[in-house]
Amino acid sequence: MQSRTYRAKTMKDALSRVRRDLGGDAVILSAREVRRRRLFGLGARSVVEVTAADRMPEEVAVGGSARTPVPGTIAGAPTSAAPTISPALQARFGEQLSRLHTMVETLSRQGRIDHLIPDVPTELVPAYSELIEAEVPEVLIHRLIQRVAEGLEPDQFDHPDAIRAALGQAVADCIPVSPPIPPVAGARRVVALVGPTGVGKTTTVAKLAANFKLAHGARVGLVTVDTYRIAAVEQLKTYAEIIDLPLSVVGDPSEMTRALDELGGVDLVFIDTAGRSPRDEVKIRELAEFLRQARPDEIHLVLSAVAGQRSLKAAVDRFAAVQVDRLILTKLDEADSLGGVLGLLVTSSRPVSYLTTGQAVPDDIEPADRMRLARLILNQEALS
Ligand SMILES: Nc1nc2c(ncn2[C@@H]2O[C@H](COP(=O)(O)OP(=O)(O)O)[C@@H](O)[C@H]2O)c(=O)[nH]1
Ligand SMILES: [Mg+2]
Repeated sequence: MQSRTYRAKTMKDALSRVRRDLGGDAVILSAREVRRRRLFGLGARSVVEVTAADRMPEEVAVGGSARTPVPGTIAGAPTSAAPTISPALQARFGEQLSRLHTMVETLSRQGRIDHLIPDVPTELVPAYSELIEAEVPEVLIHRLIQRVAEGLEPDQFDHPDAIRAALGQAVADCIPVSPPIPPVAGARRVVALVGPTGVGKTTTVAKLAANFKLAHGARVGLVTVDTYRIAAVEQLKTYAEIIDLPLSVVGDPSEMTRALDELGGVDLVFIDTAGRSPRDEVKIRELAEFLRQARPDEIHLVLSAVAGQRSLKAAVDRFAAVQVDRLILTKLDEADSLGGVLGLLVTSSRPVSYLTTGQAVPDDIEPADRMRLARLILNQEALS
């Protein structure tokens, strides 16, 4: 029997070297994770150490008659006789098997172990898993882990709470947020909400309007340029009646100035816009014309957190023609993971103003807070 020990970055690498050198019948005698300190204080790094033999050790294979070849078999290998294994060896193999099992389970839970082992200190593997589970884009995961590793003091690597906090902070640092809308009594502020169909623009306008009126005592007016779907105008009319707010309906850009004037002395005007397909560029140009006339102080692009990063990015690109200042993220309550949202926030460089967390008007809305959003992304915190 020939046995050798291999060290490799991954279990897969180790096993393929075993197979290459010792053939397909190779037997694993032991496997363990070995931690090595890394340079530059980046915590420890793991390698996998596997000891393997080209075949089953004879003392195991043939029990008590280890050194006596069994007649009629090539090179003494047993064919039909049931092997008897000493209790001590059984225990040793049992223990190794269970260690291997645990290791493989951990590795497969991490999913992308091939990328994981070379770069990630062992202590940061749970943080890495959190990011994978949140479906954060891979490039960003590596940046975040590196930032966490660089930011931790050497003695903090042994404190999971410190690592979690550092990860939360690293994610929060990537999230641009804006302060809430500042209504000033007597100085009319115009805020427009744009975005793809069905993301929650009208509902969010109702939530914002009700909150500014009821909680802040602001004088609020509403404008809708939603001439496209009659039902959508009715939806905002219903909210306007319930909250008791003036509403102007605008069917053409040339009517915008008049509609704003009709609202009289209000502090805050919310403009709700038609839910048109973000792919329809002509309609977006028309929307841009409505907004040019309205000259809003702030344009918020409303995006559903349920959407994946690609469609979020597509929406941002399509609405670029209307000079979006801020993002409102809706339906956080319906999103399974928020990693795509994080990916978008990092690349779009537009700050988030509000988060909405359910259908209830006016309750399910909150000003964006980067630490809270980071903890929601990492599943470190529940919505309510
Ligand atoms: N679960 C959930 N549903 C929401 C949220 N915001 C809006 N909605 C729902 O999404 C649907 C479309 O909303 P609407 O305001 O009409 O979207 P619009 O087409 O962009 O104006 C409605 O059923 C809303 O109740 C939210 O934060 N969470
Ligand atoms: Mg609408």
